[in-house]
Amino acid sequence: MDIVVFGAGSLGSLVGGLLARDSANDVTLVARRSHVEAVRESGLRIEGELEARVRPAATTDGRELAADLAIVTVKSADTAAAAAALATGSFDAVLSLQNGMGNEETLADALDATVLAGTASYGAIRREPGVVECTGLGEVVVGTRGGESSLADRVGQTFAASGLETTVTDDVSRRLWEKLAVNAGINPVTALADVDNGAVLEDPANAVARGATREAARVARACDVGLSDGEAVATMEAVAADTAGNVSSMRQDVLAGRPTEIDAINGYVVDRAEERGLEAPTNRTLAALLRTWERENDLR
Ligand code: KPL
Repeated sequence: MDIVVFGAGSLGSLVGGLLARDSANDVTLVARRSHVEAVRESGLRIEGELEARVRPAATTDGRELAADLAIVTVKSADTAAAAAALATGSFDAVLSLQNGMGNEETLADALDATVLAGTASYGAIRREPGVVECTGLGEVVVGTRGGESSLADRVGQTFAASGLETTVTDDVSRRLWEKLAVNAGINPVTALADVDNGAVLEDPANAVARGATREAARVARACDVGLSDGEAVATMEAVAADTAGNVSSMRQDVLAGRPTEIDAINGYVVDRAEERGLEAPTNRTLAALLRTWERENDLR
């Protein structure tokens, strides 16, 4: 399969690199200049829980590309810009593997291609240009947003054939809310406390993370998604255990002085709660703290 990974930072480089291990795939990474130069010169090195050295193509210019599949892994704040660039090219399917909600709608509004929704729970950190570390094994979930399941099946088979743990689902809303509930618990707590994911398994961080995850599950149910508090908390704790040594993406953003995805994660939970007359005090507090940090650092 011809595959473009748009926004090859940590997760995008890991997923793109793993797909490039299969000679049946032609992978192009769209990434920042320093990463592109390193990949062009010496290839992409995957270290940690999975190891490989692959030679995907790499470019900084995401316009006018053509492929069977574009995988979007940019931060949710950059989805509209990614959609505008992808709209100048041609793709059969576009798969969002991003944190937060609403990314697929933004992509579908701008693109002719079939947009698939997905989640990825692999832990990844870009150690230096050209090098990505897999810090936790996880799973990719691919699903349709209504119809077109044959494309989702084909994408799922391609991922599985490259050795990625993959599930194809026709209940992707539930999986997206479950991932949101996981991120709502782990990401802000690890970013604010400056700790690895595994630290949310211990109090007092555990109580805060559980509170945020439970609130997200309650809001999911108010949005007609069948996700119980118990299931959401169990999944959050399983992901924290599986990625115990991982630096969450929000903590990576804070450490690098970049804007975080707080609006698309805890902010999204608070907004949907408000619309339905619910309270989400833990998510509200976590969002307020991260937004304060962003303001103090001139990031909003
Ligand atoms: O999705 C993640 C993230 O860091 O954004 C988890 C699953 C928490 C892994 O770190």
